[in-house]
Amino acid sequence: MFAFEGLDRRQEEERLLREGRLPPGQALTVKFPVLHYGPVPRFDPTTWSFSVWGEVEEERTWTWEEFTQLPRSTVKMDIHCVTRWSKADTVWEGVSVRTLVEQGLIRLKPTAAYVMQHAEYGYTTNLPLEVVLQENFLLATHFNGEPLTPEHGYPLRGVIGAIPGRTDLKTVYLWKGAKWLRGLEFMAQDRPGFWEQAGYSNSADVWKEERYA
Ligand SMILES: Nc1nc2c(c(=O)[nH]1)N[C@H]1C(S)=C(S)[C@@H](COP(=O)(O)O)O[C@H]1N2
Ligand SMILES: [Mo]
Repeated sequence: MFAFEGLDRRQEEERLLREGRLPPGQALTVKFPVLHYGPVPRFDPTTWSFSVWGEVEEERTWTWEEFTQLPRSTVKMDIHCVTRWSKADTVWEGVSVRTLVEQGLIRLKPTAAYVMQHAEYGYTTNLPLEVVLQENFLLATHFNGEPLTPEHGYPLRGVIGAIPGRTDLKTVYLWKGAKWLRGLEFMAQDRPGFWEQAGYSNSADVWKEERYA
């Protein structure tokens, strides 16, 4: 059984390579590794909230109940971890920041240029606003049709990956998606998040293999 899984993995990896979907220095995994710093928080739907603040016309906070009523999107992506595993054809469902902006649910100030994701226990990660507004960045509640598991970020995480064929979209390593996400801070100036302060690349482009600063 194990040997057959290994064969499938290698064949799939070769296919992705041929299709130009495996960034330099990455290997395919068919598992879903769990990577984070610190403990897994517990979720209480009665006290959970999601906030947007900073360079916005109006700061807002949604309860879990309200968040589940927001417009939803689904996106299929290849995800790439800086520790060198990649996972293909992962399906994420949740809320697109672009949609929230287009529908006026988030009203940005013209000065908004960067976004800090804020998660439980103080984890942060920063991205340019233009990347957060891309179709390959999602505030995800579901993975492959099921609610996120606690260790993968339940109830909400940022996620970013590569949409095959969409070479117009910037793709960054997976640490730029915060699990247990609680808010977005829109910023005029860039600021480094948790791993970015620890020496990881600020731009983190997977195709340019920008792992460390
Ligand atoms: N809140 C939080 N989010 C986080 C992290 C973390 O330590 N805390 N680690 C990041 C890193 S380094 C990676 S590779 C991905 C891993 O996501 P996964 O555990 O679902 O594979 O989560 C990212 N999001
Ligand atoms: Mo990571």
